[in-house]
Amino acid sequence: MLKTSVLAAFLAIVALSPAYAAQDLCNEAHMKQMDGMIAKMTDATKQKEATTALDMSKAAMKKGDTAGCMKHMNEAHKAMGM
Ligand SMILES: [Cu+2]
Repeated sequence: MLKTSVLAAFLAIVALSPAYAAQDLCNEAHMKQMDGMIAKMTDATKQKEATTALDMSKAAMKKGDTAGCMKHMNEAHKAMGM
């Protein structure tokens, strides 16, 4: 149930972003959403994986490295089972 609601929340975010592009995900608002979604994860190992990937994604975002941000973001999404 929890996993389904996390996925539903993610799909809602994607649906709200018609131009589902890097700049829509590499921003503070989405990072907050990711933090919230990761906090709800039940698999501690995957949760740590997602947190590590998201931290790297945030670091890349701060450097203005959108490609790097998206690369680590995708890793975080994968760890979240997306
Ligand atoms: Cu994300």
